Amino acid sequence: MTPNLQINPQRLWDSLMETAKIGGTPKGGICRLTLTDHDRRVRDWFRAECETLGCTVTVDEVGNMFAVRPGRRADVLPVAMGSHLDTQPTGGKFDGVLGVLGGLEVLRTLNDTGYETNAPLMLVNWTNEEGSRFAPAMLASGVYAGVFDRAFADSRQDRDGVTFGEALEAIGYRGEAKAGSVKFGAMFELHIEQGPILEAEEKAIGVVQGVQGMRWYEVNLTGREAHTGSTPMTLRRNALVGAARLVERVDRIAHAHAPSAVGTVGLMEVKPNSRNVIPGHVFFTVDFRHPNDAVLDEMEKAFFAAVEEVASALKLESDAGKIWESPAVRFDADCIAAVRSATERAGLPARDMVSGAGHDAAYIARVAPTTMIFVPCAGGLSHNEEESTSFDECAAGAQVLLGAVLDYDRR
Ligand code: HGY
Ligand code: MN
Ligand code: MN
Ligand code: MN
Repeated sequence: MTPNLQINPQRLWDSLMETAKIGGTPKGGICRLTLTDHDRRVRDWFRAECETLGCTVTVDEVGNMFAVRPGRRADVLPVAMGSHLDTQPTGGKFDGVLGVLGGLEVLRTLNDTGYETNAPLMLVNWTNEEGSRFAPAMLASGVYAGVFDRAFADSRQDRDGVTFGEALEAIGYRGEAKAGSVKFGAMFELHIEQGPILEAEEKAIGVVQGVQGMRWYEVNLTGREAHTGSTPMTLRRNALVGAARLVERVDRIAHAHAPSAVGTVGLMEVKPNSRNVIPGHVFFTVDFRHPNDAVLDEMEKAFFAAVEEVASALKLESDAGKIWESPAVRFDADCIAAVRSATERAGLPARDMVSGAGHDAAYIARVAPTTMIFVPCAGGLSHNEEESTSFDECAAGAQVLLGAVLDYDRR
């Protein structure tokens, strides 16, 4: 019988609020972009807390951090928990952080009680999950899983031309361990849902079955800069008009595959961005997602056709390409069963669901049995400084994480 250990909700909440100050914003969110000094500070905090618990901390060559708490048997692969400590520029206090600090609370609880697990336990902080500063998202868990190689990751540039490799070394987190060399037997990722379903259905836990497919595109439209006052409308080649039409087409393509499809233009750069010059160049990004990869193929085909059509109608040059895709993922049945039994033991209302957002677990599922545990967030709001998850919801998630990891450890 799995022991009935209880996490310390206040201690978890205090750590969430303490780390939220690192990169904290006036509106109560966090701006802690990956591989910045704020990221270094929270990494240092994380390493110190794990070492205080007697864990050994290993860092790999793309900055992933692995803290290990010994178990009875050193010959058994660790059971891992993990998520990310980097945030969006206008991120909230819980996206990613809850998964790492929830795992830390599990380790603290086991140390409080002196409980010895069969397998070692591991807690992971994955580098650059957000993909906001360095695209694509889940970059370092992708290197760990063999989706990308280290050279690709190192070469990724932010909008100021700084590379991932330079930034990683600047904060002192280029570790010795080869990516993928630090092994574990399974991974559980606790995360806020970042959507409205659990709150709307008054469920405390999402028993996550998988992650939907995701694709990112980059588009360059080139027209001609010219005077806004003296250039007749019929002689213009306005790149921003083309971009505006394609923003609307992305929206229309997603609506055409409702209710599951989503499509977003999130980043746009207009040149020369001067109020009395006709925009000659626009760069923008597209994010498409859907649980079914075949539908993503249809959305992609429709989008590329729209780029051709709009560019020719406006006499623009266009260059559109896919820069990243993460196919739809199904999680491991044994891991899901451990989450379900822990949820039932905690007496929490739950529902099965697929993740709309991307997570490191989507890549880790390729190399180890993996699953996720969701808790609600107010209004389903995330990637927003007002993101909020309650004291009790965080506690429930960490309690289920503890129960699931102990169940899995005793299988
Ligand atoms: O894009 C995502 O879904 C993740 O939050 N990086
Ligand atoms: Mn996240
Ligand atoms: Mn996120
Ligand atoms: Mn994510």
